Amino acid sequence: MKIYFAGSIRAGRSDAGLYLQIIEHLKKYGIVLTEHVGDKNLSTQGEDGLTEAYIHDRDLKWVLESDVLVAEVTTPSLGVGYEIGRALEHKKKILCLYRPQEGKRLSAMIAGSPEITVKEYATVEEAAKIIDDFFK
Ligand code: 6K6
Repeated sequence: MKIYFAGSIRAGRSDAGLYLQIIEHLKKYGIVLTEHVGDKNLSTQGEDGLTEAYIHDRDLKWVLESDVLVAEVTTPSLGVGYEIGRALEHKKKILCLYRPQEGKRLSAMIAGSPEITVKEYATVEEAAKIIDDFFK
């Protein structure tokens, strides 16, 4: 099973530690192609030597290769939204994890899509349980 984990990079790295914990849990179910998304040393500023086109083409190839896309969507990210849309286009199974925030709401284009499973959670333990149920 190949899993694409999507989480904010340039839209903000405040949840990077949480992404790492989710990725560690996802590894129970297969290969996570995008472990770098949980790397706390990866800032919003960039990886040396990688062009925008290289990142786009590599990540899109991984989206197409994957069986499942799991996205943490609490921090709204253009890149994550794009990846979800491309995965949907290719009929991938998609799970979005969202922590409800005071005064904010998840985009209707994610929350309102019948092909996307959206689950709300508060703790990493809850996220792990949602993942277990999704992969059952
Ligand atoms: C690191 C820091 C800034 O730029 C980088 C290098 N960029 C990326 N490296 C790897 N994956 C990326 C990069 N930029 C976007 N992505 C993909 O888009 C990841 O798979 C994330 O799921 C998503 C994040 O998009 P933004 O719009 O938040 O950056």
